[in-house]
Amino acid sequence: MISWAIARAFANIALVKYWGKREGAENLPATASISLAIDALKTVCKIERLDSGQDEIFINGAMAVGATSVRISKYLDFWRAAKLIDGHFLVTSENNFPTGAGLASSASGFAALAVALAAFSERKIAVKELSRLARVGSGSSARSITGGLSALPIGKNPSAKLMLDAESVPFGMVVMTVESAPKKIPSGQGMEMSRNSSPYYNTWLKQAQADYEAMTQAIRTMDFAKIGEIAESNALVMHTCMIAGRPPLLYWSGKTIEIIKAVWKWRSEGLQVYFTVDAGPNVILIARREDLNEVSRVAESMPGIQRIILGLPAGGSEILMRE
Ligand code: 2P0
Repeated sequence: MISWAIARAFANIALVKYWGKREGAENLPATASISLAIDALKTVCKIERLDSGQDEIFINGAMAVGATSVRISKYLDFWRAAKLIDGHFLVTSENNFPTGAGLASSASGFAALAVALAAFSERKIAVKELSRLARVGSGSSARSITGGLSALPIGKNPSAKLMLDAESVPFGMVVMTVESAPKKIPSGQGMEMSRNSSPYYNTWLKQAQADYEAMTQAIRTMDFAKIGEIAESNALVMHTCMIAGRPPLLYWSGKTIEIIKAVWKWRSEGLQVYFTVDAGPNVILIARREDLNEVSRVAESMPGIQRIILGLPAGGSEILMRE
């Protein structure tokens, strides 16, 4: 029996977004998604067995409180109910990037947690099952288990599949953060708002499926321009869907729009760069590996940006140490 384990996971940024859940629990996505894991967005999670009858959870050095604490405790309860683990744990999770600000912190957070918990299981848990288990914590974290370019299909109990390993992906990302405060409406709640009230929700589901199929094909032929075009327009359709909800959900700030317009200008001037935006105001640029330094340079020339983070494709989640 081990007493502690440390796991590492990378966050992922979706090129075709998961936005919307099917009825029921366990984060069954209403849209199939495709993402790239990013080496610069990392969570390291340590789990230690406790003798007490209660879990203790620390995130980025502070004790988890409120909804975050409840969500993680419930997730540990789910593992206990499935008889994969028993007892209680001290969970210490550290992100090297802003938490809860639309940079997929829940993806790497739950993936690292799932991998660390699996180290305590008597039963060997295969990657496919681990991806399903991570998905129950947070839908997007299923894709951080496999890393690289990964696809999460829809279906009865889907798990992510690796489409292309990190080393073979010829492009990376530049994250432009404009705000680092946690968002007021978490993704799960935002998805429900869209499902319940956006007149474009069904249109979004249909378009997302078409984008998923087109993106799969563009990755197969590695047509970078096509990948970028689909990613941009998929993000815009997702945001249109949420903005049109009643009440509306607008994650963007003024800077978000300024960056989008700048990307279109840079592209018209010959730089092959595309963008995507997750459930937050930050913008993520997509560029070929050989263009990433130039893209970072032009991104840095924009005033009012908080941070520029250059990210290369990263692998899946893994145990770093255990004892
Ligand atoms: C994605 N997002 O595909 C999309 C794009 C945000 C916008 O997955 O409720 O935190 O935990 O399953 O995984 C964010 O949603 O949501 C997300 P839950 P999650 O990356």
